[in-house]
Amino acid sequence: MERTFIAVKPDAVQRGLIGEVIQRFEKKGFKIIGLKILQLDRQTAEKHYAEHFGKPFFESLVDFITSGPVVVMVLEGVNAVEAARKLMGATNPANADPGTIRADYAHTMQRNVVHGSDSTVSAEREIAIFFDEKELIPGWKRDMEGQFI
Ligand code: IDP
Ligand code: MG
Repeated sequence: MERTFIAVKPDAVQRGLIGEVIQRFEKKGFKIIGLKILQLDRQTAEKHYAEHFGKPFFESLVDFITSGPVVVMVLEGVNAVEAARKLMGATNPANADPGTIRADYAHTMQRNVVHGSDSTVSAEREIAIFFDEKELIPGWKRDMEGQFI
C-alpha cells in the first residue's frame, strides 16, 4: 500500500470537473483517505512547487494554481504514485495517451487539470503541506478490497 497526493487544479474546478476527476481515481479502486477544497495562498503554492523555482513558467504556474479553489486529496492503493500518474497522463496533454485524464480534459501544458505526486518521497512531502495526519482516515476498507486490489 502506498499513498499519493492529488490536486484537482483551478481550471478543472472552474469547468465543473471536480467529480469527473475524482471519479477516475475512485473507479480505479483507489481509496480516498483525505479530501478538501481550498484556496491556495502564494506561499503554500510556492512551497508545493518548490522544485520548479526559477524555471521560466514558475511565476505563471503559481498565478494559475492560486487563481481559484483546488480540491486536494490523499489516495491510498497498491503502487498509488505510479498508478495515479498513469491515469493522469503526460504533463503536456498533447502528448498524453487517449483515455488519460489530461488527454480527455485538457489540451495545454499549464492548465492540465490535475496534479499527482511523482514519487513516494514527494507524496509524503506534499501530503504534509496540505493535511494534518489526523485529517486522514487510513484504516477504512472498501467492500471490493481483496477482489480487485
Ligand atoms: P507534472 O504535473 O506532470 O508532475 P511538472 O513537470 O512537475 O509536471 O510541472 C508541474 C506543472 O507545471 C505542470 O503540471 C504544468 O501545470 C506546469 N508546467 C510544467 N511545465 C510547463 C511549461 O513548460 N510551461 C507551462 N507550464 C508548465
Ligand atoms: Mg510534478
